[in-house]
Formats: sequence, C-alpha cells, structure tokens
Amino acid sequence: MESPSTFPQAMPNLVGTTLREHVLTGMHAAPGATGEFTSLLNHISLAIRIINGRVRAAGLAGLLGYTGETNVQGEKVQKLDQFANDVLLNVLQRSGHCGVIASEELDEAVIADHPGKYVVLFDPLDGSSNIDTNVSIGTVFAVLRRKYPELHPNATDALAPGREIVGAGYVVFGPSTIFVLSTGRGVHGFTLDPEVGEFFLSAPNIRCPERGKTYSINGGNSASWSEEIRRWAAYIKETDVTDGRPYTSRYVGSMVADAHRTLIKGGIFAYPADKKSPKGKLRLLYEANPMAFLFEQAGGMAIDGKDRILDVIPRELHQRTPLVLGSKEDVSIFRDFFTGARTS
Ligand code: AMP
Ligand code: P6P
Repeated sequence: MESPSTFPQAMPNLVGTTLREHVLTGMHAAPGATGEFTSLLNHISLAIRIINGRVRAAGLAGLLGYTGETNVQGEKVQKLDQFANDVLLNVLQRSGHCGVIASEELDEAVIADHPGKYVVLFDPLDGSSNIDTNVSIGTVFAVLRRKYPELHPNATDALAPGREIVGAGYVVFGPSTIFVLSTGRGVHGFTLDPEVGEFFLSAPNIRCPERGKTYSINGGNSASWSEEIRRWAAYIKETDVTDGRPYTSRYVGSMVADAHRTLIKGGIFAYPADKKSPKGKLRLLYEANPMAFLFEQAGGMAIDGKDRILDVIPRELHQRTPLVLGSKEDVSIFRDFFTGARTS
C-alpha cells in the first residue's frame, strides 16, 4: 500500500464533475447565498432523474398513450406529460423554496401557503406529439426570485419578464439525457450516467456559433407565413457559396431537440406567428423565456421576430409568443427580413 506521501500530488480526475459539485461552486461564488437556490437546483435535478427513468421505460411501464383528459392548452394530455408534471410539482413543493409554481399542464399557478423565495415555471415534457414515436422530448424550466419574498405569494409573481430569470435549463431525453443549465454564469451541459444516477459535466461553457448552416422551421406552415417570412425562407434556400447558402433544413418537432442542436451547432430555429397561430404557438413563460435566457448566456440571440424575448412583459400565464432563436448573425438576418429592412 503506497504511503500517503507517495501519492501523486495532483490525482488525475478519475471522476468527472457532477452537477451537484458544479452548482455548489456557483453557490460559493454568489455573495451572501444562503443555499436555497442550490437546494432548489438539486431538487430539480432529482425530479429530472425520476422523469428520465420513466421516459426510458415508458413503453414497458404502460405510460405511452393518452390519459383521456385535455389540458389548459386544449391538447390531449399524454400519460408521461402528467407523470412529469406531477413529479416536478411534488418535488418542488417539498423543497420549500417555491412560493409560486406554474406548469404548462396546470390551468392556474400553484401558490404555496408559505412565503417561498422563488418562482419556478416549467413545461414538464415538451414535444409530447413525439412521445409515442420515440423521438427526443424534453423538459424546460425557468427560475425567478419573487420581487417581494416577505409578502404572501400570488399568481402575479409568475408574470415577470424573462430578463429577471436567475436560472434556466432544459433536459433533452434523447440518445442520452443531457441537462443544459445556466445560472447567469455561462451555459453548461451535463450528461446523465444511468449507472450512477448522476449528471456529469460534459459540455462546459457552451457557446452558440456566431453563424450556422442549419435552419429549423415547420415548412408545412409556409402557406400561412407573412410575405416577409416567405422572403426570408427563399433567401435561406438560395445558393450563395460566399455565405454558406443554401442552409440545411432540420426539424424534429420537439422544441428542446431543435433548440439544443441550434445552440450547439449554430443556425436558426423559428416558430413565427402566422395566419394559423397569430400570436405564435410556443409559450412565453416556460418555453421561450428559458430558451432565450440560455441562448443569450451562450452568445446567441432570441427575438419574437422584432423584439428581444426577455424584454416581453407577460400579461397571462399561458401567453403564446412567436420565437426565433439561434446564432446572432442568423437571427439578425431574420429580423431584417421580418421588419422589411431587407427584401433579398
Ligand atoms: P440563495 O440565498 O441561495 O437563495 O441565493 C441567492 C441568489 O444567489 C440566487 O438567487 C442566485 O442568483 C445566486 N446563487 C445562489 N446560489 C447559487 C448557485 N449555486 N449558482 C449560481 N447562483 C447562485
Ligand atoms: P408543429 C411540441 O408540441 C411543440 O410544442 C414544440 O416542442 C415544437 O417546437 C412545436 O410544438 C412543434 O409544432 O406545429 O411544428 O408540430
């Protein structure tokens, strides 16, 4: 047995950095932190790992298919949606840190009977339409501090603009389970080791490339697009080798999967308003805002076509918004077409 004095001074990292350790480092870097935020993030990680287990075995656990109910969105609720919602709600309530909790699956925000410092907004399982076909789906969440934590919580605590987010993340349940998180100090990706049940740092300091080569939009809606969006779509498909056009089209139909690819590889994801969805389809508070926070933290950009998503003042919990996010250059070009500043 080697004596301690002969141990190599700097042991190589035999074990990666866990999400827990990464979050703890953030706490030490946060002046005056009490540990509540750290505990909240660890509770979210626990809920995600429980959801992951069921997602991975959904076909076997009889969790595929519908519950027979419809949610506030008027969408059929899938069993996995319901399970993911219930797990997140239960774990967050037990954390004791949330004054207000809001979910895509719940008509109203859940108001705690204690002050609770934080608001957590989530889409428990985004991409539901892909659940039964084994295509990547995901969870998206945003964390905000209540403006007046000493007062009793109420639903208006949830209606804060995205620029007040203190933490946001998403999880892609894909070939592996990736947790992408930002607490305002860059964007970091963690991969779940299913053997250990821990997330390990796998993509530190993710940066969205200044420009990409991929565009992601549901072309099936093109007949409903405005003339400006049609001009942008034509531009992106023209051949011009000087700036890498035509772009490649990629569209999964799960925002989390399309956004994750765009964050890593660059390019643009767009779900604009159109004649079918005059206010856009995606939800501001728990889909667009968390994604916009993450993209800006990674050097990307997120707009509603013209204005910054994080500056939109919410009016209601399930408010829809157009969403265009991705590489700064690609989103800026989209905005120039959208506003008419550019026509070719
Ligand atoms: P707390 O007192 O733990 O609720 O933290 C107060 C604020 O400090 C949080 O709202 C965050 O903005 C920041 N903070 C605390 N802990 C962390 C952490 N682990 N990582 C990043 N920021 C943190
Ligand atoms: P469409 C999934 O149902 C979702 O809410 C997002 O995850 C996704 O980006 C969008 O809808 C896909 O919508 O109309 O292209 O099927």
